[in-house]
Amino acid sequence: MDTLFHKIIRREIPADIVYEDEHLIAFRDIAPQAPVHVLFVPKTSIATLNDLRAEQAEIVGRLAFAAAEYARREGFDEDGYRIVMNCNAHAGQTVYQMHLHLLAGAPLGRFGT
Ligand code: DGP
Repeated sequence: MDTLFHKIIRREIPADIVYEDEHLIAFRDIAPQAPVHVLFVPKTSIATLNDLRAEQAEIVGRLAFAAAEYARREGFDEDGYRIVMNCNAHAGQTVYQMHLHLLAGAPLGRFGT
C-alpha cells in the first residue's frame, strides 16, 4: 500500500506534523474543516476501518488517545472537539490509509446527510 499519507510518514512530501511516535503520526489537514483539523494516522498500513483486524484493534485506541492528549496539550479539551473516521465512499473517504480526524476550535455543526 502506498498513499499520500505513507509519503508523509516517509517525509517524501511535507506536512505540518504536530505529533509522532512509533505507532502513529499526526499532522494538520491541508483543507481544514474547522479552526483545528488534525489527522491521526497509524504507521501500519490499514486501508479502511473495514480492513482492521482484531489483533490491530488497539491502534484505534491509540489514535483516539493521541487526539485526546493533543486536545489537552493545546487546551481545547474542556471546550470540546469531535473525532471522525470516514469509511469508504458514502462517508467520503478519499485517502485509503485509515485515519482519524480531530476537529475543534469552534462550535461544530451537527453531522449527517
Ligand atoms: P478522508 O475524506 O477521511 O479520506 O480525509 C482525507 C483528508 O486528507 C482530507 O480532509 C484532506 C486531507 N489531505 C488530502 N491530501 C493531503 C495532503 O497532501 N496533506 C495533508 N496534510 N492533508 C491532505
